[in-house]
Amino acid sequence: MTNHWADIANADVILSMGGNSAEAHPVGFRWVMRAKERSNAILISIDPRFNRTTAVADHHAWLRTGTDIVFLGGLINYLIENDRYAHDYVREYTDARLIVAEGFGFEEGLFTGYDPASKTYDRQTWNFELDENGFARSDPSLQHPRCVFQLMRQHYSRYTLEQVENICGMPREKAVELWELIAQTAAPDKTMTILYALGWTQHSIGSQIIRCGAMVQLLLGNMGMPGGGVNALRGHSNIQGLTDIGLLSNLLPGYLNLPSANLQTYADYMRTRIKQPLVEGEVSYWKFYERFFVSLMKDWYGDVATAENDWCYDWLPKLSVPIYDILYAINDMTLGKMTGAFCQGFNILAAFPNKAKVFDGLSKLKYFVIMDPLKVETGEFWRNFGEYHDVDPSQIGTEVFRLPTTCFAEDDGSITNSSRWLQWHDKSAPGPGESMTDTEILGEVMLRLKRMYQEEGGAFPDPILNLTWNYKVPNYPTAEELAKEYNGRALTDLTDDTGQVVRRKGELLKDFSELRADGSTACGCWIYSGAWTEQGNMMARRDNSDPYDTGNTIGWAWAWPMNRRVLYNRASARPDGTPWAPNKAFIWWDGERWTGADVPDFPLTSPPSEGVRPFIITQSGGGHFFAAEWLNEGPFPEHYEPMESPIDRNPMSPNNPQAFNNPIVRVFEQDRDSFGSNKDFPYAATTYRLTEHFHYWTTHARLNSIAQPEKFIEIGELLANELGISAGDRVKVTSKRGYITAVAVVTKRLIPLEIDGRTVHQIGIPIHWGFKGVARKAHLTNTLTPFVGDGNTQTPEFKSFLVNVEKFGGTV
Ligand SMILES: Nc1nc2c(c(=O)[nH]1)N[C@H]1C(S)=C(S)[C@@H](COP(=O)(O)OP(=O)(O)OC[C@H]3O[C@@H](n4cnc5c(=O)[nH]c(N)nc54)[C@H](O)[C@@H]3O)O[C@H]1N2
Ligand SMILES: Nc1nc2c(c(=O)[nH]1)N[C@H]1C(S)=C(S)[C@@H](COP(=O)(O)OP(=O)(O)OC[C@H]3O[C@@H](n4cnc5c(=O)[nH]c(N)nc54)[C@H](O)[C@@H]3O)O[C@H]1N2
Ligand SMILES: [Mo]
Repeated sequence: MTNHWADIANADVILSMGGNSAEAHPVGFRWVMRAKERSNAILISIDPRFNRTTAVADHHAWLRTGTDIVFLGGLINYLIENDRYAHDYVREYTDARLIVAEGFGFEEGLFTGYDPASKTYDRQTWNFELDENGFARSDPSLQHPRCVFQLMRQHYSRYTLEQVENICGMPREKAVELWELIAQTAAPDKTMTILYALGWTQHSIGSQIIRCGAMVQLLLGNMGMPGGGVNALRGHSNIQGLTDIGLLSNLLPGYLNLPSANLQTYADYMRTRIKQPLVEGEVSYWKFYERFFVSLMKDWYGDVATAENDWCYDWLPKLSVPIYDILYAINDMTLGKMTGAFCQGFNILAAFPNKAKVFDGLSKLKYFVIMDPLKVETGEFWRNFGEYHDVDPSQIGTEVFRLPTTCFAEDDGSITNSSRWLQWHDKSAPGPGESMTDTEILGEVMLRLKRMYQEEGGAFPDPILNLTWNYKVPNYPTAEELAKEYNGRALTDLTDDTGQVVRRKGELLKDFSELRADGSTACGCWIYSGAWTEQGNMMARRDNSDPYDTGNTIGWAWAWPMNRRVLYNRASARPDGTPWAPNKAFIWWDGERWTGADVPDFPLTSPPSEGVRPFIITQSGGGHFFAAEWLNEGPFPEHYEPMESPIDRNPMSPNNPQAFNNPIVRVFEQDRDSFGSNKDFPYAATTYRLTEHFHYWTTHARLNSIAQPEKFIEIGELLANELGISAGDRVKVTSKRGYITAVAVVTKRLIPLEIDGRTVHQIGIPIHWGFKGVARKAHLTNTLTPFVGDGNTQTPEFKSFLVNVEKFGGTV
């Protein structure tokens, strides 16, 4: 989230799109209800299904799954052409004025630089025009034909009302009605928040959908504002923490990048990571990359990491593919390229797409270790469960080890929630039986690995043998020790410019402003610096006073970065430092310093007259409409059809087959034939969760299983009639990859949509239930889903694929 849960109560309009917050985040949803009670906030729900959020929404629209960019692109067009955007904000706080270099273009669904053979872009033309000092040229009047604003305007002029109706299946009157409500928040005294989750991320164009939402918020001046922002409602309680500390395979802690194979030297790596300002005088915070990186390597390798050996840069793995994600790993397993795997708190057989392929991969491993408190499907993949998992164990050679872990409540530590708040909790009880905590197991694994390398040598022992491991109990690092490590400490006395000692050797750092690139600080995760300082454990703070009545309780727990609750909050004030509107006052200049309800996202005593812009992390200091560098599909989000589409062309670029699906999508050779066509599989399907279950593990709990005992699918009344299906009938749902059976729930919550000249029915399939646990046994939903990921993150396309539905056997 750029903002946070309690801040939702400050919104005037709440756009719930690509998420079902009432269902999947029922506790946090109280802040939505608070906004409605407090200021009659308007809740808009846009979803392929009428869902539990819709049930309490003021406005609702159906749309076809995978088409959000068309709705949002249409909205951008509407805001610009009807002059309903936040003029001053856009001019002062975004990149709208920057001029894009000649040579950049877009035609028939593709940006310049596309290479169909490699399915990649050469991004050379996606750049700003630079002046003699290397700064981007700009036109504050926003009139230059190649300024970002005009290019954006031109790009989205194609996103007409007709296209919205044609592609999303949303009646044009409905779209305009919603756009009008949203446009009202361009006023300085009104804000809209966007709440999204998997309905946006789990598509082959997921990252671009989210970016498009961010562009809408910039146009409306809703970024950095109370009640504004782009807010990802994260999933597992600590999944925000997982990405923060770099557990994705292409990241290092604090969103530093694992180097790619073309960056063999430290100098090359730094050259690509250190970002100098693109506009004179701006901050461009990534220019400090080296401080974060060197401090990380000092944390890992201590005295061994020196400037002379490039801080042990050579020991880091280098990625030979753009992203080595889970799909990639599974694919490697199926090719026999992987010997063994550890699976920690992850029910991969149930959770990842194309179950048959995941099963094939696991079956080809030599060994497989699962760390889980429960006996879940994944650890039992080799057993036969009859009709729901029909396998022959004698054909599977994988040796499986199950290491029973405790559950999250049986260990101390911090959990980082969607708000970026690190909240400390104490262990509630010891784990049962032989269970051990994850840290204890991993600690033990690490010590044994080290011992093996010591005793037997090995191909590349250095990174393991030299890893700092000075915990009090070596096979059980405590949560406190780890937290202090993430926070960072001084390795020598640190002095300021005048020679004054500001931090003694060995002391914990105050925050990441104290990090150095010369090896005198160590820090395990720079964005977490400030969480456990010499003042103590900031995450355990429980002061919920709220002096400005904004919900911004900065004495409660600790938020990254710097305990800041709303990112880019400098943008909540005008360029002169006064609030945009009295009712939205948040951070302002009091003549000497920035003050207000939050920790300013800005140099504290840097006066407005100095003109540094609010988005201090970006190279231009502004929010970016034009993303030249970060995303693979191009600088402006463009609509492409899901990999399995119910229509035969992309109406946005009907004459170019290369732009039918995401042009840079990665499909493994082995999966080329695993996609179905709408002739065989005519219905668009989407998958989702229910409040009563948490993924696959609450099917092991009796009460949850009583509340939702059995696998079902949702099917609209009209289609059910057509297919002769009544409520309660068993149905068979088939995709190119397999079939499941389930009970039919016939509903008014799904309706047929008119898309590009044909009628498209959508089917809803909850993800819970499998062949383990106490609930009724079932096929896993992911038997059906396609093995393809988003073009940037490789998040699987769980939300849009094709199926057929038939009546099957008897009635329940
Ligand atoms: N009770 C409970 N709560 C949970 C979980 C759980 O299993 N049970 N899981 C947690 C986890 S890990 C996560 S990640 C979150 C997920 O939270 P959500 O993303 O809110 O959950 P989902 O139900 O997967 O999907 C949300 C909605 O997206 C809609 N949708 C599908 N395709 C599209 C589309 O193309 N456009 C739009 N606009 N909407 C679309 C679906 O119809 C569905 O209503 O929930 C968390 N909370
Ligand atoms: N079709 C479809 N598929 C989906 C999705 C979808 O929307 N549609 N959503 C995707 C998403 S967003 C997610 S997050 C995944 C969820 O997929 P998973 O994360 O694999 O699902 P969970 O059942 O939550 O698995 C977590 C496991 O962790 C175990 N566990 C609990 N506490 C601990 C602990 O302290 N230590 C260890 N080691 N284990 C513990 C639980 O027993 C459980 O088995 O599913 C994904 N798959
Ligand atoms: Mo998730």
